[in-house]
Amino acid sequence: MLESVVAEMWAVAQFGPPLEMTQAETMQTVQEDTWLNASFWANIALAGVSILLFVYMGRTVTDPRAQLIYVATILVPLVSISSYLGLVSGLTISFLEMPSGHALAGEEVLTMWGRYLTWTLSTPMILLALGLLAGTNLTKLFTIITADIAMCITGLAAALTTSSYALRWFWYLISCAFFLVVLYVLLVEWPRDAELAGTAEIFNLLKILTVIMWFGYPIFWALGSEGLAVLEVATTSWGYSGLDIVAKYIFAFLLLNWVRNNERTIAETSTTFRTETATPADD
Ligand code: RET
Repeated sequence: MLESVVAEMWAVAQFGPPLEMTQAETMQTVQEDTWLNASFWANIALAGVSILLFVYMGRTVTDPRAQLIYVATILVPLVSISSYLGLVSGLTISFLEMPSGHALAGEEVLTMWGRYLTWTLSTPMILLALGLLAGTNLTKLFTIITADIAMCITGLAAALTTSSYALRWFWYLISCAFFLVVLYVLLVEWPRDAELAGTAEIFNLLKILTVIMWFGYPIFWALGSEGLAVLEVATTSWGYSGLDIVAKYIFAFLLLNWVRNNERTIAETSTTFRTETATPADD
């Protein structure tokens, strides 16, 4: 018994973690890395507090459009808590052997693929809430949300590709192209709509916060173990977790607090999505 444990430890020391790790083994690996583990638990705690706070803040909101902003925004920490539970339990983490050309070629690298999967659910909620605030039409909303989902899925493909290093970066570039569509709607289309809706001040604040934070994700991908491997896995994870804290909980608090205090403005924007193009009156 002792011999086999020693042999396994020797193998791990020599060749890194085995290709097929059980969930329990992956979870244990995460737990042994205090810094990595803390990057997950910090978000579980913050997501829990946020859910309770946001539900409490929304209890007096009655306008359906304002309520929809609340529901979409509360879904963000709800998805987040599930996401981080998946990571902390080893369910949505894998050790992948990096292809040649990668700085850690041949090594088993911890890949937190669950993050991309849950971004596919959480980021559309952020954009739905922002779009409702700006008074978007359905075409712009559909465009930004589909581009955003495509960005997350192609980012997942970049992280999971082990056949070729070049292909990893090719997926990354495709994901960046979708990101540009998201940025275009956020920076060009919606500010004009928000002006007409009378929500420009808060929209512009949230827009700046969102754009700055969202840029951090592809930067951490490129510098982290999935890209150039300049940063360690735990540091990359803290990078994403730190960005999550601002891009999700602080963003959500600012938005929901404003909506709660300006329910009238939201209600007057429209009772349903506008379908016509937003053009200022030419008098
Ligand atoms: C990836 C890598 C490929 C290139 C790009 C990326 C962008 C990710 C972004 C994620 C935002 C996540 C948020 C989550 C909140 O729950 C996939 C990292 C462009 C922008 C805000």
